[in-house]
Amino acid sequence: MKNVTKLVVMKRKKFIERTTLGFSSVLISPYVFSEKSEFTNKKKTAFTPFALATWNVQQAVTIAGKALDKGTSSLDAAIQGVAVEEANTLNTTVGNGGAPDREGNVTLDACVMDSKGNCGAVLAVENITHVAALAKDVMEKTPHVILTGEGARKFALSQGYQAENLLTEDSKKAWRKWLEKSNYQPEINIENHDTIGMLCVDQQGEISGACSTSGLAYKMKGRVGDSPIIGSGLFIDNNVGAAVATGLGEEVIKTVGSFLIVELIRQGKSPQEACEEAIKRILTKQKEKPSFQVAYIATNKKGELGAFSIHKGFSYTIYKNQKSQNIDAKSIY
Ligand code: SD4
Repeated sequence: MKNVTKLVVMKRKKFIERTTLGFSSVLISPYVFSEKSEFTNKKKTAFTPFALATWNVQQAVTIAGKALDKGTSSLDAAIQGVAVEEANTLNTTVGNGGAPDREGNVTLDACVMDSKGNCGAVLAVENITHVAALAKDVMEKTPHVILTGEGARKFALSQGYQAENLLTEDSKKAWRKWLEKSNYQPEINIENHDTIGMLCVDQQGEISGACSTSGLAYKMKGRVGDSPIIGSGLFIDNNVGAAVATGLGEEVIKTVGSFLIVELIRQGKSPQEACEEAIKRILTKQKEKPSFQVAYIATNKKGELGAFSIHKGFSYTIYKNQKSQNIDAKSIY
């Protein structure tokens, strides 16, 4: 009995050593450990949960990560995490305070996908802040996967969501200034960044994700990007891995980017190699250096991470083992 206990302690020690080497070790170390209970001889498996998100969103990943540490499911943790940015009026690319379309309407897009392959999405919704939670309600409480516009708004109100004015004074001022020239040229990493895409792995090793955005500033009314499109903005296959996108949605949709990354991981690529390949697919169609940004983050079942973008300036944030860290991603240019 003593020897068994010693073995368990040694295995634990090894696990702790492996998982406290810092975040770079995430790329090489497995995040699963198992041990045999000395009483039941039954194999127990525990995963070190983590939350991974696009851009510099320390508070959002910390909320999600702490929920995961307490045993919250990966889907609920991802929704709680993105809700932080949805409520942040200073983030002009997500939720309340999001930049409007060219007619002055703030229209939001979001989707969620869980470890069982269930998914839900809402497109071009007005007056509702927490659209990722709404996407989960579409998934769980309706026979559909996608609700758009007025239908999504009505469904939200029927579920008790409050209608709010999402156009802040600052966003209104910036829009009026934009109207003076009405020049639609989304700037790399500046005007349209900060869409939140979050991937969470819970203590059971189940992967889920959520993606939430107000889309591109001053888009045409009715325009929808990649973020709420399952397979483009987000894709999860719990047996393989997960990916989420940010940047110019039109280019992500044309290559079904997140699905592509998960399929490349299935074929044996690392998440990093898969993200790089997905960016290269976009670039093969460009004759010149593109003026737009696209970026991806991904994970596989072993907890190895990938992140890559077209242009410099993209970063991602991870919370794991009670620490959050923002990391610059590699890029082509
Ligand atoms: C879109 N992909 O609507 C979104 C925009 C975005 O950071 O990601 N911004 O095309």
